[in-house]
This record gives sequence, structure tokens and C-alpha cells, in this order.
Amino acid sequence: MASQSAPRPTPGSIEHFDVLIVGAGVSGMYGLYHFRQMGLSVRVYDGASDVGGTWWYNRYPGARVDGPGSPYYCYTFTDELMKEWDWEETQSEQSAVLAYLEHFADRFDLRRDIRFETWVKGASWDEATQRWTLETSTGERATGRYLICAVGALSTTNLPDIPGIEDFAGETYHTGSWPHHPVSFEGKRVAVIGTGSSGIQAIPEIAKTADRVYVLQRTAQYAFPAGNRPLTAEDRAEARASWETIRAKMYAHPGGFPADPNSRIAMEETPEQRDALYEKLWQRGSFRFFLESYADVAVSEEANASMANFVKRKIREIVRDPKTADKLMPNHFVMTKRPILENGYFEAFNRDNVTLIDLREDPIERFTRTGVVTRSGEKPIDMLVLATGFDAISGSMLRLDPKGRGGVPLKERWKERFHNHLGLMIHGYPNLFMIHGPGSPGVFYNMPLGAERQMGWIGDVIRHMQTRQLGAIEPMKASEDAWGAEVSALANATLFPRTDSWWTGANVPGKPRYFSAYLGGSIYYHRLAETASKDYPGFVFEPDCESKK
Ligand code: NA7
Repeated sequence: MASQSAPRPTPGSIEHFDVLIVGAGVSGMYGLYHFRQMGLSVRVYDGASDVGGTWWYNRYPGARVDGPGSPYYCYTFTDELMKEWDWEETQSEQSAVLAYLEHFADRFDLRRDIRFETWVKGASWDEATQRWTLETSTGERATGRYLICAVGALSTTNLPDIPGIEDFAGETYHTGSWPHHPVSFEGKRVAVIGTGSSGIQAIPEIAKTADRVYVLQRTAQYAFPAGNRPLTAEDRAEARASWETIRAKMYAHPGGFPADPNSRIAMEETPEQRDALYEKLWQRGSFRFFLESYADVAVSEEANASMANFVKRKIREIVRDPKTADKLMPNHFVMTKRPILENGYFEAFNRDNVTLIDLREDPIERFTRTGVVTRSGEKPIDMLVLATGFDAISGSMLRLDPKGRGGVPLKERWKERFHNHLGLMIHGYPNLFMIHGPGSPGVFYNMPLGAERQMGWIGDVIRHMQTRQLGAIEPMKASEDAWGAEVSALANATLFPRTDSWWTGANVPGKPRYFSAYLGGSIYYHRLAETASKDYPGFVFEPDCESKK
């Protein structure tokens, strides 16, 4: 596929574009389509050898889309994609999501403007020309008036710092950068570190053929039945027939889901009513558990306990060994870590070849060439699977580390907090836009739809600037402060900041600790529209340097 990508320039040359995009995942691909439609010249860079971003990298066994599921984890800008693409299951596996994205690339001939296998190593703003310059791993360079960072909210892997880990001589894989060659677990002793979405999806699959699986659990998790099922011809016909209504619902819903906003209050119902509802939703599975249960679970401790206790009872019912079930009991507020859907995770602990190690009582001391040593002794292993997550939301922006006005690196600007306005722009970094970055609904929103809506806003900014001969836009410092206060006020009204999670940055040592996603749901998009309709209050513009000459 990479052969279809943008041809390489002659060595040492520099190319010039209207828009530069870093990342050819769900967001960057849509950005390319959108800005191209506006008549702009666009170049996209990606380190991978083809499109897909997250879906190109996360090939671990059991990887599936959750959230809105298929077919609603999708682009909505054209009816054609909905009409011509047949999803097989409600929670399609990674290869099917990737196939959809490849189809999008083929359908709109995207690859000719994407340079694959090219890491962007540096990005710097030039005040005189009002342009960004990108330096890449292949030595080629490009400038652009606008820089779109579609770098992924969950793409910079988090690797644990455990003594001796580099000495382990067996196979080692991180779920977020899974190899493209087939990985066999047949007859192997496998240690899995991490029980977030990735670990919980992978463990039952690995256990099917491995000789032994050691699940090294730092935090016990709530997980809900995925309820994955094949989509029938009738399902597909119905989704297509009511697509207009469904799309309107997605736009109106706080998370971009095809559902009505939840209004039931748990504490207004009896315990029996609550349990009956939880049971019904548990049997059906999917994110509907959150969408169709109660609106106050993330804000009321009592409501939260009602759901948490229900799930704990379910875990005890499924897991036969009471000691193992004890270790699997979560002790944080339910939903305050990223909700997880599972396909046989708790059942896996009923297999003879799966051993749960609770790291809180039996911590990892070190790795050797042939095994992992916990306080209780050494476990010989052939393979280590790191399902240890990501430096989420802000990590990939910091890895890119653009240099803004005065050459200030973002790492310096974001030392204490990920300052930004509207989750899109940063003071001191003109014409740079983030997709799904800190301060945006990002990871709390249906990602393809969120990308479309943010890219749409950026396109409007560009049009506004073009028609007025403006060369640079950036938010005022005061707007950033006000936006940051709003992000924190919304979060602090919920239980979310009271749990350690990747949402709060707690999973990465040294990372600023605060809840950085915008929890206002669809209010966010009203705020974006309002800002555009009022000609961008809170931002300052500079005239185009060309028009000053
Ligand atoms: P997560 O949700 O961040 O999970 C990572 C897991 O790894 C989690 O259980 C962590 O425990 C654990 N972890 C991380 N570092 C360590 C160390 N040093 N020692 C032991 N355990 C550790 O990442 P995922 O990839 O599962 O999910 C991200 C996805 O969420 C994303 O791809 C979307 O699909 C949804 P902790 O809970 O921090 O104690």
C-alpha cells in the first residue's frame, strides 16, 4: 500500500503546503479529505506504512472497537460510506475497522498525499513567514501555513520501568505496537502486565492456546459484557433506512452515540428496580450499560455504589475460586476509569492455565532472562505482553514537542498543565491545531465524529483567515486560563478526578495530575459554533505577512 503514497522529493529539497497534518489515523485521514475539498494543498506524514493510526498499531488478539460499536464508529459526512460498507459485527475486530479505514483511503484516493514511514521529528514556527516547518526522519522537510496535530490520544505507549525488564530474553510485545507477523501463544508461558481495555480483551484470547497465562494485575477492574453479535441483513437495512435520524442523534448526544441522552436518576428508583435494569442491560451487553442505565452514576456516590455492587456480584457469580474473585474486586468508583467491555475475561480465571497475581500483595521485584520475579517467587515465562497503556491525551503532543513563538518547546509550556483554548489551540503556537487533545471531549466522544467536527471548525477558521488576508491565529493567554478553569470545574463536579486513571495522568510517573478531558459533552460543539459565529473572541489574529509587503 505504501507504494501508492506521495512520491519522495529530491534529497535536501523543501516542499510547501497550505496544511500539514501529522498522523494518518481516523482524524488525519478525515482532515486530508476535508482540506483537500476546500481546495487547499495538504501533506500528511505518518510513521506507519499505511493508514489507520490506532487501528494500524493495535493488532493484539481480541482487539475490537467498543464505544458506539459498528456501524456507528464511523465518518458521517457522506451517506455513501454508510450505504456501501457492510459491517459484520456490532463490535468489529481490529482488522475490520482497519479495512473500513483503508476503504475510506481508497474511495477518496487519500494515499497520494500521505508520506508513510516518515516520522515527524520536529516542528517549528517561523514568525517571519508565518509558517510551520517540519523535519522528518527521512531528512525531507516541508512548510505549511497550518499545522494539524492528529497524533492520537492513545498512541504513545507507556512502558513500565521494572528492574531487569530489558534483560528478559523471551518475546516481548506491547499491545499498542503489536507486530505484523503472526504471534503464536501455543504451548507458551505468557505473563500479561495490565488489565485495562487491552489486557482484558487480550487475556481470554491468549489463554485459549497458551500453556500458562500469568495475569499481573495492579488494579482490579470493572468490566461489562461486550454483547458482541453478528449484524444481520435486517440490522444493516434498518441502520441505512434510519441513517438520517441516527446521525442527528449522534450529533445531539453528549458522547456522539446514536442514543437518547440518559435522564434516569438511580436514587429515584428502588434497589429492586435498579437491579432489574442492570440485569437487563448486563444480559444485552455493550456500552448501552452506561447509555441506558442512570445519569447520576458518575456524580452520586450512592448511585455509583449501586452499579459497582451489581458488577462485583456478577464477578463473584462468574469466578469459581473465591480467593481469585476476592482479588478481582475493584475498589474504585465504577466508570471513573475508562469503561471496559469484555468477551470472557472473568470466565478465563476458571481455566486451569490462568493464574491471577495481585501486584498489590505480590509485587513484581524484577525480571530475569527467563522469568518474572514477584515477592512470592520466580515464574518462568516465554513471553511478556505489556498491556500497560499509553501516555494518553497529551503524550503524543509532547512527543512531537513543537517549538512555538521564540522557539519555546511545548514541553516547557506544558510543564505544569496542558494549557490550551477550546481543546484546539495553544497560546504561543499560532496556526497549530490539536485533534482530540487535552481540553477537548476527545476520549469521551465518538472519535471519528469528533474528528469531523473539530476539522470542520478548523476549516472555518482557515476560510475566515483567507477571506480577511490574515496570516496567524492564536488564543489569548486569558482564554486558556478560563477554558482550563471550565475543564476542571466540569470534572470536579463528578467522581472522575477521585480515581487514578489515564484520564487524570496518574498512570505515567511525573505527569501533571489533573483530569484534562472536557466533560461538557455536546455543549463543546455549541461553544465551537458560537466562537466561529462571533468571529473568534478569545483569539488574536495577525495580518498575512504577504499582504503587508
Ligand atoms: P490502560 O487502560 O491504561 O491500562 C493499562 C493497564 O496497565 C492498567 O491495568 C494499569 O494499571 C497497568 N499498568 C500500567 N503500568 C503498570 C506497571 N508499571 N505495573 C503494573 N501495571 C501497570 O491501557 P489500555 O491499553 O488497556 O487501554 C487504553 C484503551 O482504553 C484504549 O486503547 C481504548 O480502547 C480504551 P493501573 O490501572 O494504572 O493501576
